[in-house]
Amino acid sequence: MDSKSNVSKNALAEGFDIIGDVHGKADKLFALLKGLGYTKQGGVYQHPTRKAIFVGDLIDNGHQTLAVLETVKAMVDSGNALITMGNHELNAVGWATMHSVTGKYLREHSATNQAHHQAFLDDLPTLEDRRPWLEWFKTLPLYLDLGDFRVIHACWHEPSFAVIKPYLNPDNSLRANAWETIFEEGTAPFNAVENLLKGVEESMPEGVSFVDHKGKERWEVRISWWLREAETLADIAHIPVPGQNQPAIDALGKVTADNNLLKRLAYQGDCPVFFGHYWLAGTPAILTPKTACVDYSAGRNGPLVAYRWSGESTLTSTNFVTAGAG
Ligand SMILES: [Mn+2]
Repeated sequence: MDSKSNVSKNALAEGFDIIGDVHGKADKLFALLKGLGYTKQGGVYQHPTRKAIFVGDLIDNGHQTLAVLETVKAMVDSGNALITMGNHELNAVGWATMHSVTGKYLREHSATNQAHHQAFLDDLPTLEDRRPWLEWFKTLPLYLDLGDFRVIHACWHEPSFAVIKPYLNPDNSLRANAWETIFEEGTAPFNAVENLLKGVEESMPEGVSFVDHKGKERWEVRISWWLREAETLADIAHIPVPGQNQPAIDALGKVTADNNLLKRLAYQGDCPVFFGHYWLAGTPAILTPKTACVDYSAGRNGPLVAYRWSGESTLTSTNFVTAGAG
């Protein structure tokens, strides 16, 4: 390693590039890092004055799993990047881990679950191939609170932090003995991890449901938690196919979004939050002056996106950088 990279490693980062869900697409990752001015030195992508932060969901979908994992872990291990856990890393551990009492896998080996995980299983065919990466996934923090900004995979949700705190190590990774509990459906820790890594949902008003894109009846609605102002629940609830769900929208419109409801569901902080997970489309834009999603569906045909943060407390859409759509 040359002296320049040694200096850069120890220099205080002047900014952070928060990178969205890579989902096994190494070509898009290389293109984005290059576009951001990162160069490979001593086998590790690095920038003289900046660090990368990955929001999780490195795996599944794309078929360049090993290249993505090797690239990102080398950056993390050398101090050139930070990372938070995505729901796909969490599920990968659950898929491979047997419950100590029941002997069942923590994440059920159903056809649907397997389909979501197939690219990872194909690219790393044996347990020996997967084990080192699964061990690494177990060490990833659920969130990063860096003082001037915050990073989490799906949703910054204080009530869930309160529930999950006893299950976390000081670095916010899950404790070794927490895994069986957080995969136990219906428990408070299970729900907390769902909220943080998949986003908060709210029960529909009594007796009201809606149908999703696949025509499936649903009794819980996804919340646009980054919206802090709302008159009714309809303003912050995301009902798909609104044309078919007007009665559900009307029912949500009758629920007043008082301070208690907003405190329970919506982000109340003044500190910028970055996250991924939501498979957005179109031109990258901030969601509010304090919140930005960096997932623009790189796992499918979208570009890989980064937000280039340099200390601002009010976010701006001109700071997005994209690469490698298609
Ligand atoms: Mn995700």
